[in-house]
Amino acid sequence: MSGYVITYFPLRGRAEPIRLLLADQGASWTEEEIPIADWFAGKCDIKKEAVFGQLPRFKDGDFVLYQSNCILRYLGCKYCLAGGDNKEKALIDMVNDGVEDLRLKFARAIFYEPENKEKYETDLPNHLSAFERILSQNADGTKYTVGEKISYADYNLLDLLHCHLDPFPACLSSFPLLTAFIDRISSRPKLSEYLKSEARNQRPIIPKK
Ligand code: GTS
Repeated sequence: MSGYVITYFPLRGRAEPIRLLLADQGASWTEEEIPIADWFAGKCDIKKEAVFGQLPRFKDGDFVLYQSNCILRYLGCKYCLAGGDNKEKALIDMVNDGVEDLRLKFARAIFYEPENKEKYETDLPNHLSAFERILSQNADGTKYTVGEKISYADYNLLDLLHCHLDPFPACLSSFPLLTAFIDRISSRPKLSEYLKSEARNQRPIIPKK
């Protein structure tokens, strides 16, 4: 056993890119699920322990980390999925920050301000076109966002695209490279097995209101 533990709510949410990376790398982990109602009722000591009072938390043995993007970067370094040289590392970081920016907009429109969902959908092609362009500039869109090897940012982007397809099933219809990216990455054998798993599919992408 790896000794990895993901502590999070029963959601895909911000833990999902971490799970995608681990699953694809053939690593196993334990899930520690925190019921959302208990958390908000102040019944969870872990809220006081959490560095920023939030989840996900990730444990690698005795080593404890918070902040989902930091966890992704840590695992990226550990599994050599964080770029070969400083420039590649920076480019992967840049893509990952772009994913984070769009993830925040998505969460706001879908969860916090659902009255803005339509406007978000109208603006969405502008945001997605940035990622389509990034793919087109690396091996004509036939590989990853950066370089020759999958990176932690690719798992994060894959999850963000999966999240979008749920409320906006046609959102990638004019983005052939993003569509092919999803198909290519999702069909990697270990990842494809995880994506089909019941554990994964029973978790909603965000909390139900
Ligand atoms: N920047 C943090 C990260 O990336 O890990 C944000 C973490 C965060 O916002 N966590 C939320 C949380 O713990 C849950 S979710 O947004 O990931 O679904 N909320 C509970 C609280 O008390 O703030």
